[in-house]
Amino acid sequence: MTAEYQVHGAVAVITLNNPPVNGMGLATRTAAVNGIQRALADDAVKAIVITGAGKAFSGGADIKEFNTPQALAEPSLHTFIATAEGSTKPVVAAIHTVCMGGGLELSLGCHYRVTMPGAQIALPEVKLGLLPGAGGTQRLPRVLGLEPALNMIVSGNPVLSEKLPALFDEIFAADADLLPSAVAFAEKIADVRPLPKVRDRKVDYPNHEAFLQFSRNTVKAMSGPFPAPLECVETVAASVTMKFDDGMKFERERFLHLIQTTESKALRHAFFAERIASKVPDVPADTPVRPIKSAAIIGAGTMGGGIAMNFLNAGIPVKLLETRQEALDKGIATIRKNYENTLKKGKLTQEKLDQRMGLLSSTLSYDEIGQADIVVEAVFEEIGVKEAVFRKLDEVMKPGAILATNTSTLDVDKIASFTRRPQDVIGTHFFSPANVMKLLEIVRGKETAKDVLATALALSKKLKKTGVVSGVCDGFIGNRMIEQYSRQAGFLLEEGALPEQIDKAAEKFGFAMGPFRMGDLAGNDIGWAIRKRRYVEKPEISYSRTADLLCEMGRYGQKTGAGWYDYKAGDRKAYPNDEVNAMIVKHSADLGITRRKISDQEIVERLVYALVNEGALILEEGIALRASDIDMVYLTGYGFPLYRGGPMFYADTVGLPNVLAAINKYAKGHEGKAWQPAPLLQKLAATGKNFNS
Ligand code: T1G
Repeated sequence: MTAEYQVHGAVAVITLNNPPVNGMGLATRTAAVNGIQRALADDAVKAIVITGAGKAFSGGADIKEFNTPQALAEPSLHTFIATAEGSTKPVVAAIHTVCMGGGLELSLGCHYRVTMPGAQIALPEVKLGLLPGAGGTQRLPRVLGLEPALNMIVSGNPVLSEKLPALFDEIFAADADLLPSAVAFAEKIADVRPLPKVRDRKVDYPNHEAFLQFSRNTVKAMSGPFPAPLECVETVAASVTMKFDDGMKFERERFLHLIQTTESKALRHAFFAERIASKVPDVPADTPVRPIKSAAIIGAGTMGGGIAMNFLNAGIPVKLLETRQEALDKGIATIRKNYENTLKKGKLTQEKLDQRMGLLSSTLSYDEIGQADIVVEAVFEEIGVKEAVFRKLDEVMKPGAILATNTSTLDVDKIASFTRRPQDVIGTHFFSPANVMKLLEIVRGKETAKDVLATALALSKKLKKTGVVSGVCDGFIGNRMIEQYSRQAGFLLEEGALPEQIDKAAEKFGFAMGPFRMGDLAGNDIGWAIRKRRYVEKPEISYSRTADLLCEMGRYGQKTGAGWYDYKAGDRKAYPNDEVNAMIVKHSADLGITRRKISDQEIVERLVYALVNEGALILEEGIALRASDIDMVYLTGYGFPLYRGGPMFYADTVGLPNVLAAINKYAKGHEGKAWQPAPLLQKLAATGKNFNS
């Protein structure tokens, strides 16, 4: 958690050491500054090298410290950088692997920078809703030039060190040993004076105002609800229009503004939420995982094909099994077509396409899949069909194979009970389209073995998915919550709103798609089938019949060219339909409801708080391990707006007492029995705590 100090001949080496990526927390900054002062006090030392231990030079400021007193406590990052820049002996940054954010800003304050090829260089602060707040917006343009620096800062994307020769005084050979090379470099320049300082350089860009105006317009157009990208442009502009110290003051002021914004807090919440989701309290991080060198997929339909593509993309061979040759042929043709579409968009090479298709084989016989390390079943969503498949898998799969079900609504424990190896059964709930959506709900059965769970989590990373662990319940995390959201959407129709108003209010809040356009996309018949089951299994749960009436009109959605809305071939736009709206109005009359004008605020509160309340129940039942997991499900699987951080984070920003007050208000309205406040929500609201504390 600090920095080490060693002297090699006449060169002092300070090694940042704060695993995992040398985030520059207070302890590290303090030790490093002490190191520089120690080197300055030692006459035998002629030069100083700063480098990083382990797998990074530095991943930047320690994000974990943000919005805590440590973040700005002295020696601050600014003080650390000023100490290096103000040193009377040359300071050399020896960079490798990862040099990002404050780490790159530190190196820009050093007199020299040397590196290995292949290091990831970035100022990614914009991705956290921030801007480089330790001089990056003023120093990088002075080294790279205005345009390349602006591109790096507004995009936040990494660039390989060998692509940035202007940034480095030496790029050593790939087989060189960084530290000795850096020490030798330091000895070579030890007596060179004056010491080169980036702050003394000038940014030279003729007609910079036109370029900056163009940049402002472009960035404003693409940054949506996020304030940081435009702030990046304005602070980089200061590197040309202001003196260095004034530019630094301006950068500081804008940084301190951004770090308090909800958007930045939401992005930082999502950054950590994605990483903590793969941690399971009772499964040690070093749990050995089972090797997954091959996969079998049962079912070559939309889901099976999409799931197969995930494995092929990760270089894992797939054997696709169907019961009929034409289904197999159709499934393989669809996979090829998807890849060819990606090729046409220039996002895939022919060589990669051929390589992936080369990993795909198919069969009609269960006897040919027994050696696969994992089998994922994606057959028809009916328990009898699942039973037949899992009994067969139990017969043919080698011992130790993982038996995964892609079910989205059925009981994973029941499915496991169809086998003699329930410990090897797990739910891997992919979201359609499976080769696109990042979310993967990993459903842990009561008998699922810990190493099977650990393997599924490691596999989700390999498949580039966001794996979130769920317990077994109806709808797991995502669908169980979206059902309450859909219920409220239906009730709002009965009370006076129409699909277009509700969708527009939800999309204005930031949802990628409102509930009715989403139903038309997913297929209204899917919800219809679930409600029919509910009417029998759980008659006490009420639903608006409007969605059933819509299906009885044969309006299943885009797949039938008409649902809540009308659709035209080749046109994604949803056109309101008078017949549907008349059906809704008539239904209110049939229910004896006098329709009323409903505000967008009420629509959004009822949709979002329905998610929050169900999420609180899921949390207290232990179905989800933590509130941020629920946020990850909604950010990666349901189009919840990233700048609001997910339903539970959003509720925290609204304030749980306010959420509870709204729920208690709606509990007195139409279908108010749907609003039973979750005990956890009541408890947190009463004690001034929040979900993500
Ligand atoms: N601070 C604290 N922890 C960090 C961190 C950071 N900067 N970066 C990563 N981690 C943790 C992460 O939470 C995870 O923890 C572990 O390291 C491995 O991360 C003033 C204000 C560096 C490319 O935005 O892009 O400097 O889960 O799984 O895939 O201008 O992490 O193991 O407990 O991502 O090898 C700017 C963000 C900060 C870089 C490594 N820097 N990090 O990727 O591992 S703001 C960033 C990354 C700043 C100044 C401003 C990546 C990585 P755990 P990982 P990885």
